[in-house]
Amino acid sequence: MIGLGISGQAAAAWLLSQGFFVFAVDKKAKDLRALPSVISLLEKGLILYSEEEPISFASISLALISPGISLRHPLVQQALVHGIEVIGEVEFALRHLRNRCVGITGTNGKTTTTLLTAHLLQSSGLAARALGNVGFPLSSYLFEARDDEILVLELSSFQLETMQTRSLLGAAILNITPDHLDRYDSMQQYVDAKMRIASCLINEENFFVSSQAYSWTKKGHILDASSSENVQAAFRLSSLFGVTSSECTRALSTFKKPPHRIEWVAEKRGSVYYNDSKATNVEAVLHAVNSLPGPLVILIGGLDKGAPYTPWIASFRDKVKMLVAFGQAAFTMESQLASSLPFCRAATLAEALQLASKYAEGGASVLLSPGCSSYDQFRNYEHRGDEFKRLVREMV
Ligand code: UMA
Repeated sequence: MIGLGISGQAAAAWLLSQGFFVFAVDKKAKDLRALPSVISLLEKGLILYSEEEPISFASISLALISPGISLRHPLVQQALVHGIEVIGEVEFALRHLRNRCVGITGTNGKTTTTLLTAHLLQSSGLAARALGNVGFPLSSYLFEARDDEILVLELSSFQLETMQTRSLLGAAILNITPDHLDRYDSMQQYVDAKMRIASCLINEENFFVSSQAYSWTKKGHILDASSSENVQAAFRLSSLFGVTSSECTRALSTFKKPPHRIEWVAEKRGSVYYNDSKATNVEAVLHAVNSLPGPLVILIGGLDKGAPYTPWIASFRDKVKMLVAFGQAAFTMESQLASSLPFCRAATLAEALQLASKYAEGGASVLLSPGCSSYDQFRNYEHRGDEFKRLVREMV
């Protein structure tokens, strides 16, 4: 097991329950040993190493990698040299499940579409679960698998990289725009990872792609750009299980969008505050800015992922009163944006919010839409969004 985050822990728990010997390697092994969930695995026989410790590959028959582990990771390379099969956590779980599954990928909107698809199926009386990148590792489902349940899988490019089994009854690609360029050498490599979803289809007919992503593929049924591609993808995937369009339309009215996506937080001193912490790439921020009325003061920053921020310049010019950058990416953002847009820097989210509330005086809205991942200062985007909401609510 390489990587012992939630995916690695779920897979380890199941393997241990089946009587396998499980070794895990994680660069944060020391911190992990203090977690109750990891303590419980250690008690069940898990052997945990840090990345620095020497590892013997002699007794290992399968290396299972977490989504956050790149195939270029030195341990993955060593495992391959030793002739050990390397598979990803989702591929591993799929090999042990008999459920009907559909897969959803895309740079943005995949969590919402996954939850919506599960909601449409459930509202029509079918048993369905949303799993995968949505925050519930597929391996955690192995303990409670019910063959009659339809699994709606949110699949990230990281997870798709190591998927190979034809396990999906239907699949959708919502969009592909630059993201994760800190992991991939080129945009094409990122696209190739996303496109692997097509090769996991049982029936290639049931492949839906947005018109924007179609330029990358030329395969599949194009989703009409005139209405929301997320909704259309969810309708098309649900229809594979007999859900009618009138059932979908009815269920749509009871769907609640998940938090951290252009989420209204509060109105303070005449300014409305929005939390869009899930906007972890350049395109997602553009979407938020295009969706909200101006003027806007935007909190941007976090951990830089390698894509340029300059595509913001043209769309922000008339709408953005101030950009307040924080975190590790702030200097890179400054070098790319400060000569074209009103720009200032802060060290932390709390400082950025303080500055933003000043710049918003006179009626601008404040939007946290970072365009970066959160791992420089937060556990994940949810943690960042929750912190933002707490800080806003505490403001007088
Ligand atoms: N680690 C190492 N060495 C490394 C890199 C990481 O040991 O070189 C260790 C870390 O110390 C950590 C573990 O690997 O303990 C982390 O594993 P992971 O990054 O695969 O994270 P998980 O906790 O297993 O969560 C993963 C997904 N995370 C990533 O893809 C980065 C979660 O998606 C997903 O919800 C979860 O599996 C369940 O399927 C999050 C995400 O950010 C939300 N996804 C990206 C996105 O949506 O854009 C792809």
